[in-house]
Amino acid sequence: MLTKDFIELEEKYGTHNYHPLDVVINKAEGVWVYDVEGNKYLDCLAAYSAVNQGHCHPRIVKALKEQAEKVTLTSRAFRNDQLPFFYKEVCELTGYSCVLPMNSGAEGVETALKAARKWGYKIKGIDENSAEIITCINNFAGRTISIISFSSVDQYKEGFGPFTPGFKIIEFGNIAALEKAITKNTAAFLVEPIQGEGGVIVPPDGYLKKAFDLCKKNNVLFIADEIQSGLGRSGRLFAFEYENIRPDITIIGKALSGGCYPVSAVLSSKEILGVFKPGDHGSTFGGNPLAAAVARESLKVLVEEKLVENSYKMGEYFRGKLREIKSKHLKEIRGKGLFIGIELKPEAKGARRFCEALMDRGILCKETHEDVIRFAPPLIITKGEIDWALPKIEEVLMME
Ligand code: IF1
Repeated sequence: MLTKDFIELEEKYGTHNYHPLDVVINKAEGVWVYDVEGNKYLDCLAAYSAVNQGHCHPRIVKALKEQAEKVTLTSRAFRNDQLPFFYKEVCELTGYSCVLPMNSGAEGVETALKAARKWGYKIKGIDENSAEIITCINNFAGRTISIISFSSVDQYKEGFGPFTPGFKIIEFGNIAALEKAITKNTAAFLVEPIQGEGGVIVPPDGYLKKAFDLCKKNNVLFIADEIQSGLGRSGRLFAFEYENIRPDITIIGKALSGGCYPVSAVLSSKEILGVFKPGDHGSTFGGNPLAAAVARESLKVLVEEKLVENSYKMGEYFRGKLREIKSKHLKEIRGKGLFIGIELKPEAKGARRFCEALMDRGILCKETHEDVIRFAPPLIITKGEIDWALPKIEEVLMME
């Protein structure tokens, strides 16, 4: 079967809720993926940062296989022997003292929102059913009805109402707007330390620190959505570390499994997550032993292979080299670590055609927000691999 046959089959039976590039992948290793016709590509998306450790990392795949042969799912009606170690190791690595495991990122966010609301009622003393949660324009936190209720992108909401009340949307990076939005009913402020889908938007220096201080002053929980920016992507374990803050709640997902399995988690304290009593919240698959074993190994790989450090170093190098490219299409090159966005001028007529041209030259990446090309390769990428890609990126950016 050729590429077009796979696409035809997929289009025939599948729901058309995506517009993927026409490459059909059937093999992957490290930073490289291969299509059904044997072409090789450098993966500069890393499954939206889920594959930070590289595709099919041998250690993570081994952990997955070994655990799969022992026990995969117990449900939380019973205990399993992997979850306690996952709890301990994730807390020791991240500096949090309590964790709640889920599966997808969106479920992690929903969990954090539920915790924040309940904390608001039980601990802060907000009147029943009046808790408010503040979020930012251009946020992306998943696709559930409650999460899209605070999206500022029309397409994500169109046709899916009625929406969940209790959210306020303010400008990202604007402290005065946050100050104005906080009321006695505010339970939490939910923010991506670097907005991913929004176009790899890094807020002004000092913003997160000021927002954090403002939250503390007003007894408002600061919730960091580090599902995309976390676990090394930004060149730190967490992007919030650049501003020396410690969010009350941090949500992780994606790379928590190295892309081998859906695993997410909410990190916080006993005081906050302690609002959940048996029966309040849960999930059939959340905290299953397969997920826990895979996540444990994924975190070990991140630390032992020094991927956070490599992300910082290679990110600096990659962005520095991209800045040397003299293309009339370039508006801005931004990011932290290997979380890189290239914003094109409106006259460039969209980022997608550049992504397609990159694909033809063996580099896979994805446009975001019309005009931004995102480069977010696995964090194991080497200088040599970046040097291989640079002339191709330059050639594409020099197109008419
Ligand atoms: C899709 C984007 C990336 C996220 C943050 C929570 C979630 C995500 C900061 C939810 C998910 C995804 C989902 C994926 C595309 C992708 C994406 F372009 F849409 F924004 F990565 F940049 N918080 N991001 O980025 O996690 O439930 O998906 O596990 O196609 O929707 P999830």
